Amino acid sequence: MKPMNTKPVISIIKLLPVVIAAVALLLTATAHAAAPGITGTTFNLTAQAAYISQPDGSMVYSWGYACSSGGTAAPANIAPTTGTVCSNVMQVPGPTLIVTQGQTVTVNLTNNLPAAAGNTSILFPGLNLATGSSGVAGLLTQEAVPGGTVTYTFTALTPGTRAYYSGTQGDLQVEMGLYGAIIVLPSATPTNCTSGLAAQNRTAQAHWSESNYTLARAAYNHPQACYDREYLFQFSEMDPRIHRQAQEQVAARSTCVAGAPGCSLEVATEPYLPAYYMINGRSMPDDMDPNYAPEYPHQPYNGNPHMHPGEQVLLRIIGQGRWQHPFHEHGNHVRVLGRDGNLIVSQSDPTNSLAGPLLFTTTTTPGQAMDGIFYWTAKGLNWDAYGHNPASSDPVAKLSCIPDANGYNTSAPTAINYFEWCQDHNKPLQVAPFGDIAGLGPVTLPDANILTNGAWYGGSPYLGPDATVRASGPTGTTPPSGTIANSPTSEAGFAFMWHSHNEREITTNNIFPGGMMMMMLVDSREFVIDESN
Ligand SMILES: [Cu+2]
Repeated sequence: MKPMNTKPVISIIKLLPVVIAAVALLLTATAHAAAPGITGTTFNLTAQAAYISQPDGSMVYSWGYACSSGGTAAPANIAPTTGTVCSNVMQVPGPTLIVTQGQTVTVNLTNNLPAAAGNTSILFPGLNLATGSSGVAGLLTQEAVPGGTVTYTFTALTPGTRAYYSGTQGDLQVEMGLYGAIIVLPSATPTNCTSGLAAQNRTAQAHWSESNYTLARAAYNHPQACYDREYLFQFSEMDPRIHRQAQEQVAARSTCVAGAPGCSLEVATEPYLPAYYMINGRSMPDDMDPNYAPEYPHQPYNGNPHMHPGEQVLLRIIGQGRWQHPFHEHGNHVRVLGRDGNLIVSQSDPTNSLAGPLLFTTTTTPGQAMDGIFYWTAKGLNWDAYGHNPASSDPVAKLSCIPDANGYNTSAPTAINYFEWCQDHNKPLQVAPFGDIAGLGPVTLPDANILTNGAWYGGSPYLGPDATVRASGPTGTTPPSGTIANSPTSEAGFAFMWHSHNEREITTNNIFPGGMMMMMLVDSREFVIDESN
């Protein structure tokens, strides 16, 4: 959890599975994320006020966008348990608008903010607006007067993730919550994204009765942009003193007439001292509760990534606040595909190769969006992350591992150790029972009965609910899985903390832990990742 700039990266990555697994398994999250939103060609949004909640118990007066009509749920298998994705409830971030490349998109924005808030508008950076938008001319774009509506029309020419946000008095209106994401899906799918390994990864998901929640097979129409799973993270921060000023001034001007003298807000947005650091409008641990959870009526999107080893996981990342957010995805680097909808292709071979950087922290500047691929395998650990035990009498624990050209066991997508890194196959973490110092593996497990290990030691370093059996055999001694809150019959993946590397941002109102942090879990094959909630 500390920024470890002074140590070589490789040592961090090698240590993390062990260290972080122990830290995070207490958090037995059952809700997963995906990138839910609304799809269509016409979106009717309203800007309006409501209160959003933070884990310290505060309710913060905010402004956000609501989907007032039209718009259907995407992906179709993720929807609120009550109401619809378009039930005129203001939300922060605003509804994720999901469209397809080449579509002409219309956004009607109605200004239902308090009259004293004045005009409002939306900017769509990277998307060229057609001329003839209605509304009144503002500094940056056409605006909606209080009670009025402005219409924006654009054609989504290129795929990728982008931000949208208020173009009126941005220091106040974006801070208050008027921001969201647009996802443009490619109009064509590269053939290798529906064949080969990409097809096998779907076969593996289906074999374990897992639904797929992706919006597309590829982030861009490029053979290097295939993915198996996707998550959207919008990073922002809030200074509650700004929100309180706005709340008090709006209340004091509740009967004023828009545009009349004195009917405006004079909120000081500097000095800027944020207390809340949010992923998709929620702070840790709220961000690990389900999408559309009823306790967050105005913060429907969570941040709770799960994956299986080897899956290509698309991260859609946007900096929506005023500050830079150096977000660190523990477990591997993120290979950037594109930024702000601009695919970063190789100069020498643009049709087959990409040239995006491999990032340790996916640092966003305000307004910047990026698409990147993350994946985790057990490669390089020097022990068998799948818990196979050559001494076992259990045939399941003696699975074979046949390396492909890259060293992974990919020939049988229905195998429980699909995508195992074969070089470490049969290198058990510890052959002898737990607590036995003379264990033969590269790691000696602590005795789970020794309380100095603390209540945080709650997990098996093995993959999955079945891995303890696979590790020790049906008659062997069970490793210390399930000692605390981590039953091997439920989820028991590797957990990695994903968090801001600005340590102040992993607090909530100055209390650690909180803020811009989540746990990513690498689940074993037999654990069904259900992203529908
Ligand atoms: Cu870190």
